[in-house]
Amino acid sequence: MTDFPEKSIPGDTLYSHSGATRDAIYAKPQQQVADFTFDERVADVFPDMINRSVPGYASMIHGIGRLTQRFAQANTRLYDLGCSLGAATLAMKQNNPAKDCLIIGIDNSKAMVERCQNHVNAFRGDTPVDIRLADIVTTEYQPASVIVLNFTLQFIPPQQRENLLQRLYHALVPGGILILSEKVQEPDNFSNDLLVDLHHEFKRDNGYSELEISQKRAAIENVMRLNSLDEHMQRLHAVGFTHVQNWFRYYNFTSSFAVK
Ligand code: GEK
Repeated sequence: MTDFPEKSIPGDTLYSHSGATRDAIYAKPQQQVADFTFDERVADVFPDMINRSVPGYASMIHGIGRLTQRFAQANTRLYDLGCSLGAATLAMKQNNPAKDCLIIGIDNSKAMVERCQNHVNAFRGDTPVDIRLADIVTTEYQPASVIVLNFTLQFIPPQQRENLLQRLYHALVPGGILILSEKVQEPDNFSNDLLVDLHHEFKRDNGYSELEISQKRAAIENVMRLNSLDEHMQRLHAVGFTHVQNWFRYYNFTSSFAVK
């Protein structure tokens, strides 16, 4: 018997999980649930994991492609920070109309980076792509027109977030765009509990068991520190962005843009 649902997630075209290795990392009871890390086991099942866990993921990747199409400028870098297997990198590669750009994907997980370059090479696109193993907090950034943080800032220690965003703001050329997708935690407890509950229901609908949901939650709670959407908006304004706008939300999963 399989608990994998027949239905597919709306908009799930660019980064399809059909045929991807199924995530069963938390399917068996664990005596002690270790902190979540982006290791080989996670990298192997990542497309399935993220599609079944993040409401609206495919739509956000699609939007990243569309925003790249509008905001990429010739002779600049396009960064995908915390690129994992390169879904956003690929959306940029497939939609970048600007000449003489370089797309740089950065991740500090060796398992992800090893798989990402091959994954991205397998798709056509005119813009060269360079995947690097590095920490996005200590990376030196060159002039960029598009910078993507698609569910990565939530893994950066909270006290380092403003400084990182400040440096990204400085790297952006005028008219450049930062795209920030984050899982958020809202200050109103009733609303937040409801959003968390709806998200767990989304995971159940996508075939995760109660055990998988609760063990994953325990694994991730020490490594992923969430802000509210308001805190993100305020921080983006504080580092200097002129136009700050949330453009996507599905339960507690959001994507916003900030234009310099
Ligand atoms: C996607 N953007 O599919 N430096 C570099 N990478 C980091 C750091 C750091 N300091 N901290 C975490 N990462 C992707 C999904 S996943 C989100 C991003 C998730 C990396 C980490 O190794 C992982 O690959 C990624 O950020 C976060 O659109 O799994 O919820």
